[in-house]
Amino acid sequence: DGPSVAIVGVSGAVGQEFLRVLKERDFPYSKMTMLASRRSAGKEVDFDGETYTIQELTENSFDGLDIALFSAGGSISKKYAPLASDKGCTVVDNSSAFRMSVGVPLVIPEVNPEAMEGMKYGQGGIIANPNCSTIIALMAVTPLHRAAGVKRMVVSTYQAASGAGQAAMDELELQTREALEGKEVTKDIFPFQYAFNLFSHNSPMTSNGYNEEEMKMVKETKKIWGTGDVNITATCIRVPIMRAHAESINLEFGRDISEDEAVEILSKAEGVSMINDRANNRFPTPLDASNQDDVYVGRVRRDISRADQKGLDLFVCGDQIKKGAALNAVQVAELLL
Ligand code: 11C
Repeated sequence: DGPSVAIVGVSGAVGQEFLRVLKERDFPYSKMTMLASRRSAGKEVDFDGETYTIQELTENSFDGLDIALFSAGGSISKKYAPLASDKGCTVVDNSSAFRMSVGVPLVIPEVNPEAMEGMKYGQGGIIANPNCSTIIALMAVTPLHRAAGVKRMVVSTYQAASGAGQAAMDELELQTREALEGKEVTKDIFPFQYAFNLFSHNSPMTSNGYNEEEMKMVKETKKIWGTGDVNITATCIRVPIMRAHAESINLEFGRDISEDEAVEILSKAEGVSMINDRANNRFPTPLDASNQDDVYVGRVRRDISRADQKGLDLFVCGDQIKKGAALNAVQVAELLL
């Protein structure tokens, strides 16, 4: 019993994670349809004790479907999500295609579920999943924002291979082996050596010197919080980590907020776990966050560059494929039930 569900892009890293998360959360469904490009059509995938044959995504794929979880890239979403919605299938889209479109809710369930109020499965409509680095930052920052009003946010990211897809994860593994064996590394995905290196995020550069990933953090945060009254700057970096992003975040608030108050707020925040052990110099690492639902927060400290008590620094780690993508989308789908 439940909605008929389709996974669009089931052969990708996020597509595969959709299946794991749906099973983990015991998502109710009456029928499951696996969709992907022609290249993957005909292959088999296992889910919930059944073997499914992947079908090629076409304009007719959405007849009779209630929910489609899309993660097949922006151009596929642009073409097929409106078609699905017109047929009454409600779309949760993990791409950037519709995030900034007026009328499309951009939702982190712990942060702004009200943005999709009234939407139900089987009634069409598109809901956008924010970018992974935005989700991971806002899981930690929003509880503090609600308490003391963030005025300015300065973010530096350390982003995992998974954000660039399964092929980038495979390249990191291959290059690491090659580098350790003293071989020349294979560079199919990125123009740089990735193993034992890091580089500015691979998204396209924009005219103001920020790359698109950085501008997503700026624009999406304002949409999710429903305010233009916050100043944000970001530097996004790709690091040789497999699947969890880390972010260093400096915050300026509208009022004084102490370390103790921030720790208390974060300790109670839904979807947030603290690793904030100064005595043992133990703070979140990407491996702590990998394969976990929660976003991990530590290094909570007063910004000593300020004379007042209005600044804090945090360090945050979150699984890019889970909370940064598949888990957030499935939580959105749960709100449609
Ligand atoms: C990354 N955030 O980690 C990117 C990947 O807009 O959904 C996802 C890009 C997006 O590289």
